[in-house]
Amino acid sequence: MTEKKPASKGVSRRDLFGTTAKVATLSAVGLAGGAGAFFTPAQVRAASKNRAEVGPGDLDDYYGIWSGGQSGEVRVIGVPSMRELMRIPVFNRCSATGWGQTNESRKILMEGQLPLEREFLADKGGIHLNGDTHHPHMSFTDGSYDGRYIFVNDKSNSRVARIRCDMMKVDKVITIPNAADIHGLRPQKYPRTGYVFANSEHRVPLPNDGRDLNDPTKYHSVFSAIDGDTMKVSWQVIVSGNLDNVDADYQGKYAIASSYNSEEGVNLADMTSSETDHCVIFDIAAIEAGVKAGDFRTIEGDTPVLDGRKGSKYTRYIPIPNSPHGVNATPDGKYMMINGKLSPTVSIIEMSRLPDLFSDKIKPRDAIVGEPELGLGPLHTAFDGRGNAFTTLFLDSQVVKWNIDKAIKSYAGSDDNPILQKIDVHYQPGHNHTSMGETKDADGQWLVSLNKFSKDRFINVGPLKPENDQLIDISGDEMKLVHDGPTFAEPHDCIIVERSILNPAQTWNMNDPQFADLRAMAKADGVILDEAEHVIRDGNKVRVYMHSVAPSFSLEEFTVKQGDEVTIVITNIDDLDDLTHGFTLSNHGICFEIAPQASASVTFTASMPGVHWFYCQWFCHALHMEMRGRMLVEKA
Ligand code: CUK
Ligand code: CUA
Repeated sequence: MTEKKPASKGVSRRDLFGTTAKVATLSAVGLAGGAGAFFTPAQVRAASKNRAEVGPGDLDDYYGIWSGGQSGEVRVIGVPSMRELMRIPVFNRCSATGWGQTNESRKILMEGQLPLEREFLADKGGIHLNGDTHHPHMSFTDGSYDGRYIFVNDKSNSRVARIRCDMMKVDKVITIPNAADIHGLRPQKYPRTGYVFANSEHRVPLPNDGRDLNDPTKYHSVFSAIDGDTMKVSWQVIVSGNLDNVDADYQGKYAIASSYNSEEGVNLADMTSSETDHCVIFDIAAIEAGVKAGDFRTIEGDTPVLDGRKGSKYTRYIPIPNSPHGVNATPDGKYMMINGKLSPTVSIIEMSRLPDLFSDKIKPRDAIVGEPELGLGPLHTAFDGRGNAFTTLFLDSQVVKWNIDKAIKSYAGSDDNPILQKIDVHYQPGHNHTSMGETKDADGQWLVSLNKFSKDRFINVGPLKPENDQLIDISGDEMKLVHDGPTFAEPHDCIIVERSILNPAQTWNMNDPQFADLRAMAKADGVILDEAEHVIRDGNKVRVYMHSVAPSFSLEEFTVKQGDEVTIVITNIDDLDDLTHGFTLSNHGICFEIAPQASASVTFTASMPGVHWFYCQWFCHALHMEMRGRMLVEKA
């Protein structure tokens, strides 16, 4: 048993070496001649000519949470610097962290699978290795971000994942039953999350078991409400048409989804033949009452599925010009914007009219109080909290700033022109997002335009080009483009969160529920995890426990027999911030991260006799290269 070496506790390198941020602030104050005055870095930037400039060692004002598109991950971007700060593996296999390989991550990725999916994956390694993330959103309390969780969808394999914000790691992944591709996703804003609403985009037979293959009249799209606390699907509603995007209101009463293909066609010509589609309004209380009253059936598993097709008391359908896409609630809670996509308009729904719509006192189109014509290809709208909206125009490659009140007045007949400014973006924007813009605390500082094409904006990197996420300063009357940010395949959406809301830990806590299985296994083996230096043989199963402390593993060698099933368990007992170790086992495809005070494990079959080195792949110490050991595999 080696002695547990105490590492220095709770002192950060910033504290030890002084912060360049402080130095930068002081020198800027000096330049401004403000002797004795104190300015925050944000104030210093505000006074400089480029508000987006964040000096070396200076900290950003916002966390940007970016989807990673078909890379399957979520990224953390500093705003306004647009520096990539971290990648959080979600629906992908991560070579650096071992996500998708460690026993702990595999458990998270597998426990929410559906029976048929599990069967399908049985001979394919047990998990999907790809994902297509579109919509990352934080949990809400009382209409604003609460820093608990980030939820994100996987369109490609119909999944929803939850990232816990204390560790910035995924803790739950579920596959949605009765669904074909989860696309739109938004958390309930009020009173709290609560539900996470998720749209199944494509229409499939229900049940999709081979009986109704080529009869599109039996294809359906379902709307799901996931309980964000338990990550179980609470209920689902079958709708007419396809579902696309969704947003929740600020009152806790309704969710609204855009729906294209009201024609219910299966090819492009059929899907776009009609001049109008619709959005679907879901009455949450009515649906909950329907579940209570037993007005549902079950199809795949035991999730209650209600019928919300046209004519249902659970839903209302508002006709919207052809193929609406983005759905965005205004920060004051009064309106919901439905973005036209194939129509040059954004339709403004007044939320206070919805009770009358459900009681049939007004006609569906009477809930619309504005429909400004903004330009070609409006996809998504963001807000500054000062009554203005910013809509991406995909075909025009522009962002248009417009005034909501003026749009409503002009719809009522005034000659107000709601359009305030158009700015070119490069090129073809999809989502855009403002700082805190999807909360009641929209602060009108920054707008990010997530552009699908970069073309000539960067030096040529070959036929596959990056996308281009552009930062626009919206703090003044005019939008100003201040930064181009190349990104890899393909962030669809992002949120921009004021930095004090997210408070991730510096190190793990060894008693974290994530390590409960390992603790139980160790206990059964008579091993204490953070003192571990044990090789336990149990038939042909071998469990190797060790700890890491810079610059060594507590075991320099261990011996197993060819054919043994080996489980390696490593606990990083260093507790200095940023002192991550790694474990790479040569020629076995094994590599994972062990952050300070974390444990991680991996299981494999030792099929190759011989000497196999393992080493730490995370640079941790001057003797990092020496942080290694040998696995000796005896011939069977
Ligand atoms: S969707 Cu991609 S541009 Cu998936 Cu949010 Cu609109
Ligand atoms: Cu431990 Cu490198």
